[in-house]
Amino acid sequence: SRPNLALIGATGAVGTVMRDLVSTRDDIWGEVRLVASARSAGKVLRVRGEDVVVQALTPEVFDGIDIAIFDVPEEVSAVWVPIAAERGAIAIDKSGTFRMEPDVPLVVPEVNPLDARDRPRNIISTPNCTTLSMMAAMGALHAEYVLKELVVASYQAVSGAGVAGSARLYDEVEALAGDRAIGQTAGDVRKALANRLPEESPFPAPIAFNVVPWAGSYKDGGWASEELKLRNESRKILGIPDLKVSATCVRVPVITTHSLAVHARFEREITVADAHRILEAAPTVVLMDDPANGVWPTPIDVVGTDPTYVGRIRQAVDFPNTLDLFVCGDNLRKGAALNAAEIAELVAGEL
Ligand code: 2RA
Repeated sequence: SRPNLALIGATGAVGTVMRDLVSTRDDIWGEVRLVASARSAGKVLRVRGEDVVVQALTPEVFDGIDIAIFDVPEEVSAVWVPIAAERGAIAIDKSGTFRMEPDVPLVVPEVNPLDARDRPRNIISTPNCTTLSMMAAMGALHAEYVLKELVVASYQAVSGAGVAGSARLYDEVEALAGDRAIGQTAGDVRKALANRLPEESPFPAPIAFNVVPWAGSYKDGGWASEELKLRNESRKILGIPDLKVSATCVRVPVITTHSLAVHARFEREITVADAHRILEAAPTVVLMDDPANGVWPTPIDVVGTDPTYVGRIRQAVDFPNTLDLFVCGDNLRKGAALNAAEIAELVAGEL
């Protein structure tokens, strides 16, 4: 019989994309159960063309469920993912709670699908959206040229902070629209927003007309949590425990789709033609690299689609083993819901 799927966090930004994916991809599921916080229970949402009533998160909600995909805050995952797993569901968790635990695989289906088989706790983690935005491309290049070092700068979209993140950018843009005096004196945007939009922002600085060199929570040494995730998760997914990684994560006024500028050093010399050959052959990567004709990926052309887009590939002038490149990936799709759906489909194939 067909496996039953539960989506936990069905009403959030990722949950919304998750429902869309389940409704549009090959339908392999029996029941699709929608679960959310008590506040959202009772809402009626569409999945696979049908109305489904959202259920509150309780232990019993996992009864009869084969696979449960969680997209909820870390503290909710910490409590409820083990409950789902104990009740017999394979839990696929999008939060950071279990990603680095040695007995929980961290899976990107086109890079390390076999890791999904070894899941002693019945839990599989899916990476942070920033890591995921580059993983399909970096995994393909690593398979042939052996990655040694990554230096990354991110340009992260506001929907990475959920529905509230997107709402904030729309609100700020609306509050500033038409004011042609704004953005010309230090602090004038802050002042205008304090007057016109007094509600608290999910971001630590204005995001309209700005870039904010901070994403995530504060960590020792002045790192932002997103920067350390990029390092630790890349090592685990690629299976390179000593991969050298350094990152700066920046929030930009884009609604959805994270971009990354990547400086990647390999074990041996790699040319632009080598990279083109590999990335053209990678099924989930789209190469958009014809700079003489203005062809490279941008977030607004990528949003709402599944692949990882790569362009601006250059062999670093002073480092022949190193490529500089620009990657874009929809942070709610491959960065979140799509990767989880692909893991679920992978695992469902074994059931
Ligand atoms: C962000 N990566 O973009 C985060 C979401 N987990 O904010």
